[in-house]
Amino acid sequence: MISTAGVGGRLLADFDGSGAVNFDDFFMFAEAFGKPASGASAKFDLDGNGAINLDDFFVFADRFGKKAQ
Ligand SMILES: [Ca+2]
Repeated sequence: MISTAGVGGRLLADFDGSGAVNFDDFFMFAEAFGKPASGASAKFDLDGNGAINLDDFFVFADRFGKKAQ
């Protein structure tokens, strides 16, 4: 089960920290897609399995349009 709660007060999948999960975050995710999840790109590995792939996209899609509480 993947937690969709915010991490450390930040909204999961809000990669740019704008307070909402929107297209700005999608473009960042798309840029990292298919690359190894390490260092600065680790945040894009939403399911934490070490790869940035379709599984992470599904998590992202689930978060899309959400705003910080
Ligand atoms: Ca992943």
